Amino acid sequence: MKTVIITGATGQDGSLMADFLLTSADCYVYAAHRRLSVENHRNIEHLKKHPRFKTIELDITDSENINQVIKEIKPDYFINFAANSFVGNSWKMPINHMQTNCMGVLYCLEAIRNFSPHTRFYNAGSSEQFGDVIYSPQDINHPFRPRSPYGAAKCAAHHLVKVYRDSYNLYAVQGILFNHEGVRRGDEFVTRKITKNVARIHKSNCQKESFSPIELGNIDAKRDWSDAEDFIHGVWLMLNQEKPKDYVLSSNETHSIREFVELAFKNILIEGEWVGSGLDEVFVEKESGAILVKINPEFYRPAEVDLLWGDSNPARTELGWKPNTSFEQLVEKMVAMDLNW
Ligand code: G4F
Repeated sequence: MKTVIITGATGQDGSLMADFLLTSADCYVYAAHRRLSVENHRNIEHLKKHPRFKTIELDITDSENINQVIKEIKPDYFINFAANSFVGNSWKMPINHMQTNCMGVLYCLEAIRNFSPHTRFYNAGSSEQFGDVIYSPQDINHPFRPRSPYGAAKCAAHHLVKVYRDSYNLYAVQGILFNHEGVRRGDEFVTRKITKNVARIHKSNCQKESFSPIELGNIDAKRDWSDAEDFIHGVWLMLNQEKPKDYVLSSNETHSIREFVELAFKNILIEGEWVGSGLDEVFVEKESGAILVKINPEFYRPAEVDLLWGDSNPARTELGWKPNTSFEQLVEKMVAMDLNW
């Protein structure tokens, strides 16, 4: 039986990968997580009694720790989803982002090279690597022009993965994944922040209580959003090619934060409209005039990635991958989940 280590296993992507492998592949899953003072195993609790599932402690910023684990398990696959994934936080903690998202990857590559060179390695790349884009849609050949410490760290990791692949003949790939969301998405990301607050406003409306508006930053930024569940299969396909090659995974559509807001409210049957401009712009309910969304400059970033729009056609034709959930279905699913529908 093949063995797989998944890092970041308690997060959205790691836990979805564990679910996917335990239902669709014949392998033993080691779910690696860091020791935290407050454990957050909500996303993997349902797997703990599975006979092919085991949790292990692993911190990818500790090279000795990685060396020990790789030496001992010598896994067939090492899927690295451990990352500091919140871009907005990377200006506040740039060193932590570099240590986790870049140095951590280097420690993994070194451990694999030294102790388990047959291990197939996947590192989570990001469309943030494209940053200040110069053409759309962005494909795998688009230059890296990161706009954040997070993006810069992911670019450096990307180069390291390729260098180790070319220099040591390792099976190492870094998928460039555009934004991917879903019911396990953290509250700090804009999609989940919106759907949770739409649910809050719906509950207040049902109880005829007043509510405070959602506060957002740059509502004109555009993202290429998909369902994270669709991407997991694509990552596994990337790990199981004849020869290692990096791919972009994306929906091939782009939508603004404004559109996400409008659609999320439509799901609770609220029609809204944008009124005003700049910092004074608000999203109001057409019928009642109630303010649903307002702008708070606190959520602006020091530098913004204005537009992300992916081209995943090579992954579709060469890997046979395709997403199943549309943008509209994704918003509906997230709102429904936050409403416990
Ligand atoms: O939801 P976000 O925080 O995601 P972001 O920055 O695009 O990053 C996500 O996708 C990347 C792939 O492209 C991943 F690599 C990364 O790990 C993460 O999963 O922000 C999306 C957009 C930004 O333009 C941000 O400025 O929404 C804008 N935004 C506007 N108001 C906001 C807010 N973002 C957040 N988090 N909170 C706001 O209130």
